[in-house]
Amino acid sequence: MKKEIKNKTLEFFVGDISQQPGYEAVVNAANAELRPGGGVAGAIHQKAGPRLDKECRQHAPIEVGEAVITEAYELPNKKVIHTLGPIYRKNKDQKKQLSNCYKNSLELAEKHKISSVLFPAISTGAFNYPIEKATEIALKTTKKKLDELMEIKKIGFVLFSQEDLEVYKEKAKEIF
Ligand code: AR6
Repeated sequence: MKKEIKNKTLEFFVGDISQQPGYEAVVNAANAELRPGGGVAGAIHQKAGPRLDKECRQHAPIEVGEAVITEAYELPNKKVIHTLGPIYRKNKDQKKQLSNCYKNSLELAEKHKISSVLFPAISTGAFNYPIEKATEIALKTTKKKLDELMEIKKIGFVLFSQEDLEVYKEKAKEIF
């Protein structure tokens, strides 16, 4: 699904984040140490190769909600933005923290003059954040930032299942 809003393109689709050449930057649902791990981080590191792991060591550890940027190496993108989502029900400020992941990633991309950014559903895998709640935070935070973004022309949301995509489509209709 595609939406044009405030001169930006929003895209929603099912896929593997490590195989998306149509985006200048992809966002990694990282761990604090920025190590490979599983899920999104595992796929990104596996495709990017060991030089990504090496560069990540200079930036680790990161805080919940923080975002850092690296090269993308063997990935078909220019940059990777790594952000650490909250673990569901383990943090009292988790809503704000998850919102900060999107806010800080978009601000960092903007600062680096990146024209297109692709997000996974941060925190909704190993970190157990319910997809409906997480989607609302992701899309509301993105909507709030749209006016400020000059460099970013396209924002994508890649989901790992058709079910998750349906949740994004429903929430996008409500929010945008
Ligand atoms: N492409 C797109 N989405 C994916 C992919 C992929 N290749 N793989 C999984 N997803 P997760 P988190 C979906 O666990 O919850 C890691 O081990 C998945 O279905 O990657 O933020 C790190 O090292 C889910 O909807 O991230 C951390 O320790 C979403 O992406 C921890 O997990 C996020 O799942 C981070 O947990």
